Amino acid sequence: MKSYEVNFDGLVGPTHNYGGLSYGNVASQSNSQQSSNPKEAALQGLAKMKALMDMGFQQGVLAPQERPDVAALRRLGFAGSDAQVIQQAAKEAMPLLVASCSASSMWVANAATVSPSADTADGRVHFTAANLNCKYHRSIEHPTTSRVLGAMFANQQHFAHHAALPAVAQFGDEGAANHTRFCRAYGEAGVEFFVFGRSAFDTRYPAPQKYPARQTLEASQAVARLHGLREEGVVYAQQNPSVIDQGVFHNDVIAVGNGEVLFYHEDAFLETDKMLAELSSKLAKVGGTFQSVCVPRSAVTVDDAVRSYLFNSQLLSRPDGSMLLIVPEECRSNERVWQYLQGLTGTGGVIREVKVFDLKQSMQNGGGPACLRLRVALNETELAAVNPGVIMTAPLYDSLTQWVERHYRDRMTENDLADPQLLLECRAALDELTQILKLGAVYPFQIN
Ligand code: SUG
Repeated sequence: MKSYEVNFDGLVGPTHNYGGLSYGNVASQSNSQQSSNPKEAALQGLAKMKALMDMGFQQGVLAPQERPDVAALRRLGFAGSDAQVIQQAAKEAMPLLVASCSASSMWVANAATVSPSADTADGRVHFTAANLNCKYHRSIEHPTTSRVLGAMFANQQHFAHHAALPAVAQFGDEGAANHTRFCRAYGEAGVEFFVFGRSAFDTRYPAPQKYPARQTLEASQAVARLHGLREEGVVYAQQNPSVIDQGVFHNDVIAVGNGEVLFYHEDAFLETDKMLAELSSKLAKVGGTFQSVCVPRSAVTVDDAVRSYLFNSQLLSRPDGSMLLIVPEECRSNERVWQYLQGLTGTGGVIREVKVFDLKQSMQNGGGPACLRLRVALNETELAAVNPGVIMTAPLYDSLTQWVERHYRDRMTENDLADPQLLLECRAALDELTQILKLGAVYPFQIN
C-alpha cells in the first residue's frame, strides 16, 4: 500500500504579534513590541503550503485558535462582559492580555507528537497533544488543539487521540519539535527519536544553566508509552544543555530528520556517537540504513544556526530517493550558512536541492519552516479517512487567501490587542474558517 508524509501547516491567526513572550527564544525576545503584519504572516505561510503542494507533496492545513482567549483571562480574575475583560486586562496587566492574544498555535510542530500506525501496538495513528507547559501563552493551546485534531482525524478506527500530559514542568512536553522518525518507507515500522532537554526525576542528567529546558525525559517516555511504541523502535537522546543556553529551545532548531537521514549540528546532542550507533542498529532491525549528515561547528556555529534557522528546515523525500531542503530566507543572508548549503548540495550526497522561502513574519518570533508544520505519516487508507476539508487543494488555497484578505489586519501593536473590536473580528473570521475547513464547532465561542 502507498504511504505518505503529509505536512499539516499551521495557518497563522489574525492576532499574530511580537509579544516577547518566549524567554530562551532569541528571536522572540529581540523583536518584542515591534509592530507585526498578521495578513502578511498568513499569506507567507499559505504560499509555502501552495508551493509544496505544487511540487507534488501532500499538504494539509491546521486551523489557528480563538484569540484573545477571554476565558483564559477570566480564569485569571478579569470579569464583566468580554469587552470589559479585555479593557481591564489592557489597563492592569498588559503582558497577560498579550499572552492571551498570541497566535503561537501557528507553530504546529508543537501541537502534538504523532506516531504512525506502523509503529504502534494497536495499529492506529496516535496523537498526544503537547501541554506546552513551559510558557503560559502556549500552555493554553492544548484544549483547542485537541478539538481541532479530533475534527481533522475523526475516524476512531484509524486515529487515537491522547490528552496532553499533566500540566506541570516535570512533564513539560513540546510535541513533535523534539521528535523525529526514521524509516525506510513511511508505511513501514520505523525508529522514533525523542530528544529531551533535562530529566525531572533523575538528577544525574545535566541541565542548562540559563534558559529553560522545555522537554523532559519523563514526558517523552510517557508519550512513547501512550502510543504503544516498542522499546526496539525508540531512541532517547539528550540535547546538549549548552546549546539550549545559546537559544536552541527546541531540538528542531539544531537537527532535522527524514527517512533514513539525520541532518544535525556537531554540538546538538550529548553522547552523540552512542546515540548514532543506537539509531543505526535499531533502524537496521527494521530494514533501514541510517545515514547522518553532521554540520561541523567550523563551518556553521551554533549562533549561525540559531540566527539562520538552517536546521529548522523541512527535509523532504523526492520520488528518486534524493532529498530537498526547504529553508527560510535567513539562510541565504548568512554567508557561512549559504556557503555550507552550496557545498552540501554540490557533493552528490542525499540532499540535492535547497529551496528558500520568505517566512519573515513567523521567523521574527522564532518559527521557521519546520515549526510551521506537523508531519503525519499516513497510508492510503488512513489518508482517505482524514477530514478532506483540511487537505490543501488549489481551490482551498484560493478560498483561504481570500479569507485572509477579507479578515486580517496588516498591522498589529499592543494598542490593537487592547481593542475589543479585534475579538469580534477574530470570531467572525474563525467562524467562517470552520466552515471552509469543514471542522464543525471547535472554538470556545462556538461550543459554550
Ligand atoms: O514556543 N515563539 C514560539 C516559537 C516556536 C517554534 N517552534 C519550533 N521550534 N518548533 C515558542 O517560543 C513567541 C511569541 C511571542 O513572543 O510573541 C513564541 O511563542
